[in-house]
Amino acid sequence: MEPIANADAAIRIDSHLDGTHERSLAEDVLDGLTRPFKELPPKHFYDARGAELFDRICELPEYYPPRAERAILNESAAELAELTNAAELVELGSGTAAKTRVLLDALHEAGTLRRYVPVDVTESMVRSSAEALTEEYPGLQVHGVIGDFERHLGRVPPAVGPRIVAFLGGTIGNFPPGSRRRFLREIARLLSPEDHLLMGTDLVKDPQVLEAAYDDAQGVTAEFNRNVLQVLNRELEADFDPEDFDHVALFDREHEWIEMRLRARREHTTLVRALDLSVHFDAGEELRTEISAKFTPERLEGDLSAAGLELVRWLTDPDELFALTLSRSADVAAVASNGSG
Ligand code: SAH
Ligand code: AVI
Repeated sequence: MEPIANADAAIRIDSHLDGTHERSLAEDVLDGLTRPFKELPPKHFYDARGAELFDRICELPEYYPPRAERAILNESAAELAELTNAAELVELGSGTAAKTRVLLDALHEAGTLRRYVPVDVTESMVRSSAEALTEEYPGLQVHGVIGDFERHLGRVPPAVGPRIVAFLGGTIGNFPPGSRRRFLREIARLLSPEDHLLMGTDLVKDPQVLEAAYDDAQGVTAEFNRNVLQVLNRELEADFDPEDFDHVALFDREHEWIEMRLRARREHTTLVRALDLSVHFDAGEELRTEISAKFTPERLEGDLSAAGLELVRWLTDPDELFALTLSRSADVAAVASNGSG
């Protein structure tokens, strides 16, 4: 492919958020803050400040997942490129696409790479990664999708060739188990017989290691957690004082997931003006802001198979902290094995 001289010509960005994202925040808050056990979905963490705090989390000594996932990618990107022959990388929850470059390098090297499709709810991330990557990879087309991957998967453009759908960082763990399978089934719909899903999952391990990863000594994760209250203050004219809440991170041994919560330091009532909603907190009452599920090979295979997917490769780092899995539609696997045997 001829290198494209004008980087702008290589970038297309579609935004699907206009107004609907604010609506979805309002509805999530109406649902979540009127429940007997208060809860907010984690996607609202990621305004510009939340995205910046998440980047700082990724540099923390306690937060091992990005380093472990990068180590796996460094070790296996060439094999993944060979197995997939991918012309296109679609990345869900792409963020700064920091680790994605390892994969793009391998596909570029293999000579198959044509297009990168980042999908993220944070507009600034999609725009800045599109600009950076078209400069770093001459000839690369970037078609960014600013949207909610739970609602806008249908807006991912048709494939330009064999495709990898990447879902890195362990973000699949932020879905509760039933929604996780439903979402994987939606992703499976993006896969034609020649396509693959490449997914990062954090693994079950010593609870102390897990809890430290979500309650770091510098307090960055606490700030990230409390930032969701600033999002509500700004977007919905709420009057939360983030200092009224303690950051809580604990490993639920039964479900094998981390829960992040905000615990009210004192009894108080907050007004969410845009919704005309007053929300009462008892002293010590907790608001759940995130679950982050940890996986075993069995849990992952169960989820993949429930979504009509079949494992092609299970890759892990030397300390078995994190796993990267390549899978494909189980229908393809069935056809291939019938055909060969
Ligand atoms: N993949 C990156 C970033 C992980 S952080 C990494 O591995 O480091 C999670 C990312 O998913 C953030 O960039 C956040 O903006 C995005 N995200 C979270 N919920 C989303 C949703 N519902 N739709 C689209 N993007 C979402
Ligand atoms: C994006 N997601 C996979 C992170 C996680 O580990 O669940 C978000 C995060 N929450 C606290 N620290 C990082």
